[in-house]
Amino acid sequence: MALIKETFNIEGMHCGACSTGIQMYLSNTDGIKSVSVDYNSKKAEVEYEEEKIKEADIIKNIEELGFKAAPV
Ligand SMILES: [Cu+2]
Repeated sequence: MALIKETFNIEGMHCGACSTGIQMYLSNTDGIKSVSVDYNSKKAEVEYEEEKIKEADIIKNIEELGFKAAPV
């Protein structure tokens, strides 16, 4: 299986709890192998299996939490 590593810019985080929330939500999402959300740089590094989840799904998941995401 192909593992893709991708960085996203996250908009709308206002504290460390926001980044923790996104990180917890994504790490429980099927197909996402690892995720690291950094509040200071406003970036999320995501490793995912392209057979299970697409970039657009990850963006949608983040938007469902009330944030905006775009690939770097
Ligand atoms: Cu917050």
